[in-house]
Parts: sequence; C-alpha cells; structure tokens
Amino acid sequence: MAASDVGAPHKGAKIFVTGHRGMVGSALLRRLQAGGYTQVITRTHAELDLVDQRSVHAFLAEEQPDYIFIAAAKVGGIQANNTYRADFIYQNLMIAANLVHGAHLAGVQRLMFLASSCIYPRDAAQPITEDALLTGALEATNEPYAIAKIAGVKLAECYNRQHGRQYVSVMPTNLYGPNDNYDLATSHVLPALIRKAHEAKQRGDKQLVVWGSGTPRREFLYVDDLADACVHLFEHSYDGPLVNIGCGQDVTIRQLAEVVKEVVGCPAEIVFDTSKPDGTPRKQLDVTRLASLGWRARTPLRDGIARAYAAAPFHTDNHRAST
Ligand code: GFB
Repeated sequence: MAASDVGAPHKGAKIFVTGHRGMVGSALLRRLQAGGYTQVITRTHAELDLVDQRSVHAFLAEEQPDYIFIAAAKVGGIQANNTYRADFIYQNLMIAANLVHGAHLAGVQRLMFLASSCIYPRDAAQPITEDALLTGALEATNEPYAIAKIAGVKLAECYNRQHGRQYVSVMPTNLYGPNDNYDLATSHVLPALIRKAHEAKQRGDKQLVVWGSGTPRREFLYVDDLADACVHLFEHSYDGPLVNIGCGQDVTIRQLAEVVKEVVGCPAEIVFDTSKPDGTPRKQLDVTRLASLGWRARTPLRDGIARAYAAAPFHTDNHRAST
C-alpha cells in the first residue's frame, strides 16, 4: 500500500471531475475548489456523453487531464436498480470502460474510480473488508449495477498491472447530502425518508410509510466527507489497492426513520410496507485501511441529515428563495 506526499499534486493540476452535477461529483468540485485547485474541468451530459466511446476518447486526447475522478454513474435506490436493470449494467459498464481505456490512450497516469459497497457479496462477513470482493454471490436487486462496478474496479487493476498505471478504486458506503435525488420512485432511502417526513408533516398525515421490514442495517456517509476522503487519497498520491470509505457505524432502517422524523419535526407514526424489498440485510464497511491512511469521517448522522434537509429543493427556505 502506498500513501506519501511524494509527487503530491500541485494546485494547478488539470483535474477532470465527471458527473459534476450529481451529488458526488458536485461535492468533489466543492472540495477541490475549496482546496485551491485552479484547473478543475467539467462537462455536462449534453456536452459529453460518457457512454459514447468515440466522444470520450477524443475529449481525453484533446484535454490531456493530469487526473480524473470517475464520479459519473447511473445510480439509484433499490427499486430503480431492480427495475432498470439493463440501463444500470450497460451505462455503468460503458462509462467505466470508456474513461479507463480512454485515459490510458491519452497517457493519463492517475485516476480514481468510485465504486460502491453493494458490489461486495450479499452475505459478506461484517464489517466488510476490501478482500471480500468476489468471494460470494451478489444481492439480486442490484446485481447489474454491481457487476458493472466490479468491472470498473478490475479494469483499473488490469491497466495498472499491464501498463503500470496508477488507477485507484474506492468503495463508498451509502451516501447522502446536497444534490441528492429526491424522486420517491428512484431515490435511495435517506432522501426518500427526508421527503416523506417533510410531506407527512406538511399534510398532517398520521403515518409515515417506510419500505421493507425496517430491520436491514445500512451505513450512511455525508457526501462532503466522501469528497474529503477522495481528495485526501489524491493529495497523498495513494496508489494502492481498493479502499473502503465509510464512517464505520451502521443503523437499522427503523432507527434511521426515527432520526429523520426528529430532524424534520414530523410526528407521524412509522409503518412498514413489507411488499417492498429489504435488499441486503447488512453492509457495514471495515474502514481500517482508510484509517491507516490518516482519514476518518467527521459528520455525525444527525448533523448530516439536518444539513441535507436544509439543502433539499422542497425545504421551505429553499422554496421561498427560488420563487
Ligand atoms: O437506499 P436503498 O434504496 O438501497 O434502500 P440499498 C435501503 C433500505 O431502505 C432497503 C429501505 O431495505 C429499503 O427497502 N427503505 C425504506 C427505502 N423506505 C424506503 C424508501 O422510501 N425508499 C427507498 N429507496 N428505500 C442500493 C443499491 O441498495 O444502495 C445501489 O441498490 C447502490 O446499487 C446503493 O449500491 C448505495 O442500500 O438497498
């Protein structure tokens, strides 16, 4: 494993952040700008379709970035993953392959590929260490997404082995924060619960409907903490094996719903819709490797939820500000 200040990037390095309008990419952008990086480049989907090999390769050959953060992905919650299975596997495979191979062709020596904790086996021992990858069957609801992300991790690894590249993969846990997706049909659980609690409070509903049994456990990391961890690895020129990025603590979905209710100030009673899937019973990341590299999460869950709620597009203050 390598983490050193040797060859640490200079503030004028040309850094390409993919997916900068999404939750993760926008957090990376904020963090890099706050860190004084002066040449961060971005492209909207309309300007550059990352699924299109020819465009991506031409763009990278022309721009010659020093570093790429691969934060772009087709993402969604349990229902979106399970429903749009073809979109999830195809788009994520293409994004990873086009960017990794295109980076290599353009002579880009270093990049970071962001995978996800759901690529570990469904029944991995907890907390999940990095070496659990590919040791068992995947969770069915997100298998297409997981297969594509595993391919991305392996692509990076293969270009390192065959071509001496320094392509790093990180494994974030479940994320939340500003610019999250609040569409109830496609979102992850945390934004969904924030929105449901907000609307239940406004309407004076008696019940707050939570999917599944409430017993699955999930670990949640505030997205600005994730961005900070990624930039920490980048600044220390980390070029070792896969690194989990999490906070090291998990909660049940029921506990999460209780915290969200309190933060939002929603008095409704929690009820469970067990016709919806639970997904993986538990996926807590072991963050020993990340801690040994000198980083730990800072934002407590309750504070992060309060910040996410304050930034949500439907929050009263934001609504007033935008009308
Ligand atoms: O966040 P989530 O959609 O995805 O769901 P996963 C987590 C848990 O929360 C499941 C429950 O047990 C859901 O049934 N849940 C309760 C809800 N209420 C709700 C709700 O209103 N909306 C949603 N969405 N869930 C995803 C993967 O898995 O995690 C992706 O499918 C990705 O591939 C992502 O890896 C991080 O944590 O189960």
